[in-house]
Amino acid sequence: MSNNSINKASVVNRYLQDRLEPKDYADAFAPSNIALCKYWGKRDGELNLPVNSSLSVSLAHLGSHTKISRSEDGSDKVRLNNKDLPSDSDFSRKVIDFVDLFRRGQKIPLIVDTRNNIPTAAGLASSASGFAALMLALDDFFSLNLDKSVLSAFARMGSGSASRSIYTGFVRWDMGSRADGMDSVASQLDNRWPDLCIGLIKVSSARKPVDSRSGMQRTIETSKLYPSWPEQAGSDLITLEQAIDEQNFAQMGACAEKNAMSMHATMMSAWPPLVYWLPESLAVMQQVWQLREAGVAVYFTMDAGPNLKLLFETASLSVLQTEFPIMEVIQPFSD
Ligand code: 2P0
Repeated sequence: MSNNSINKASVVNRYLQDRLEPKDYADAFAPSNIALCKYWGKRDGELNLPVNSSLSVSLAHLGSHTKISRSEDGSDKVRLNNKDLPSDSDFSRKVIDFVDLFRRGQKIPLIVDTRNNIPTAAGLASSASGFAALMLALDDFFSLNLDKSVLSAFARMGSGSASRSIYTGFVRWDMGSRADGMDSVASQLDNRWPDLCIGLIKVSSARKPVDSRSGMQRTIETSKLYPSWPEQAGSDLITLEQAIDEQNFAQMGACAEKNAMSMHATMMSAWPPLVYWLPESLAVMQQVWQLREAGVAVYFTMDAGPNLKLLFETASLSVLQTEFPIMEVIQPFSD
């Protein structure tokens, strides 16, 4: 479902002053995030309004750092990880289209320089941290001084999961119900979980055959299981918030794993089927299940790709490092 009369520019324009006050330079950082209750399905593809609310944990210092400065030769430039990108590349176009929402036709050529410090070995997508960092940098560059919830709503229009990367720690993105999406915003939970660890296990770095946007659309249109997803996501969100409140790791891990498997079940029942798993993904899952049988408190979650994210506490760190030597460990609450 899409409300065609409302587009990104019309939403943004209501929050901006007529006159822009650009600075010469701004920079910002935003963390990557991993969803424990997944965002899967849009009710509006223009504004990235989700079918369900979701909950994530931000990855502390791992994410995107974006610098915006003026371009002296009159043309926009987009850099990613120290490389100039062609202006017609997908990445450049997405970045410039997003910048244009705020520049609104004024001749202010810019250099947008993004660096991701997510280890390439981790196999994490960077659109969440990328659009969140770009939004924060634009807010500073054009002296917009927008509220955090407005920043979250605007970052969402770049990429849905970017709404959550505006915040650190545990973050809930409420689906909202307004047609303009201004109540579809993330907020931070008060809770911390100092012992929580996330283990990134990359089984492949190949580009995924179907991106999340098309995967969600195909699933909504063709999966007979999809109609059960919004209700499950809603109840998982409540279970996860309760588990986080009570620091009940088994409840949190089990719910996150079940949520990821249910999302993948909707993908697999789409047509043509969407199977993001590789044989190596299943091998790691089986290893996790065997470890649990043996008494190790470890669970996993997966996104629209073949890589796994293990969830565990510091007490299990050394045994898991031995089991998974390639694992990259993040402690989201270690300062
Ligand atoms: C999530 N994913 O909650 C879910 C789980 C993928 C599977 O958010 O189309 O890159 O830009 O809104 O944000 C990936 O979706 O998609 C994602 P768009 P996005 O983390």
